[in-house]
Amino acid sequence: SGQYPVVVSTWPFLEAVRAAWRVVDNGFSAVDAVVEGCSACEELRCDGTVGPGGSPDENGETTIDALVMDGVTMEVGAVAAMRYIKDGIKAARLVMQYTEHTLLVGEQASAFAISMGLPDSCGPYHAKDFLGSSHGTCSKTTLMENIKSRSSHVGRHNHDTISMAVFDKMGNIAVGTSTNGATFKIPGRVGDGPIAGSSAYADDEVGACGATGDGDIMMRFLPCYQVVESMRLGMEPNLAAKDAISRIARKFPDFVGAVFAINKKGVHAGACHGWTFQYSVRSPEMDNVKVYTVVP
Ligand code: SD4
Repeated sequence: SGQYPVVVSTWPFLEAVRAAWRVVDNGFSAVDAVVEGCSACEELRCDGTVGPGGSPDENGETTIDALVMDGVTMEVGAVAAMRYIKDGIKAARLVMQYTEHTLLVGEQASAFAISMGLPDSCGPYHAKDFLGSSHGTCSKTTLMENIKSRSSHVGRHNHDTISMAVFDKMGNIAVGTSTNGATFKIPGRVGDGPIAGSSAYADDEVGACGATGDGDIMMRFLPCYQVVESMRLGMEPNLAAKDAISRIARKFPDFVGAVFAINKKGVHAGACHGWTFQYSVRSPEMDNVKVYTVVP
């Protein structure tokens, strides 16, 4: 119908939205578009923070958490604390498509991704060794440069997470997330990124949600599951989003985070706490990506 396709993404990740839009506009599936969109962000290192090189752990190494979910079949593939591989969302999709499993972690996730043909060009991703824009090659920058570029952003975390929802022309929904997690995390830490219902959730009977923020707190509340279930019970997206965020804020007043929500009619909204949030939308009635700003 006329309201589809639709692409929604956390933050003004315009190139990611455009990449996903091209895929669905050409008639491909929502899953294909989510993977293409999140992949674009990993390659471009949206904001200078998504993907390898960002959010180093205490050892200076970047690991990737990623998730893809098909809102029609409710199949999920995810990788967590994945080392050496830049293509988080593609690895997540391979887990979804070619295994019976949902979540692979660490070195074994890398081994799986490599066995499925994804490149492991750089060994461990130390922030100090990584310079943003070129995908598939490692070049040098300094940790100081990396940290400087990060600290110019607003918020306690930087915008190092893409979470994306796509409705394809058939109205089928998929969601995906890719993140390098939290800066100076203890090695081994996994955030909300690869957790279905936390960083993203989709059910084609209802709608979809994407989240970003302090994953250590947010994953305790499954905010995107909450949003989708609230919409299932008839709540409008803006109320569902506000409710999910305020459930967390009541217990953790200092947490920083945000969600976007979109229902089957294409009505969307965002809610946030502790920072100003922006999300991007592309739909048939727009001739370009539109960025919406949400204040706490
Ligand atoms: C995490 N949710 O790993 C991610 C970080 C994030 O904007 O969203 N930053 O906790």
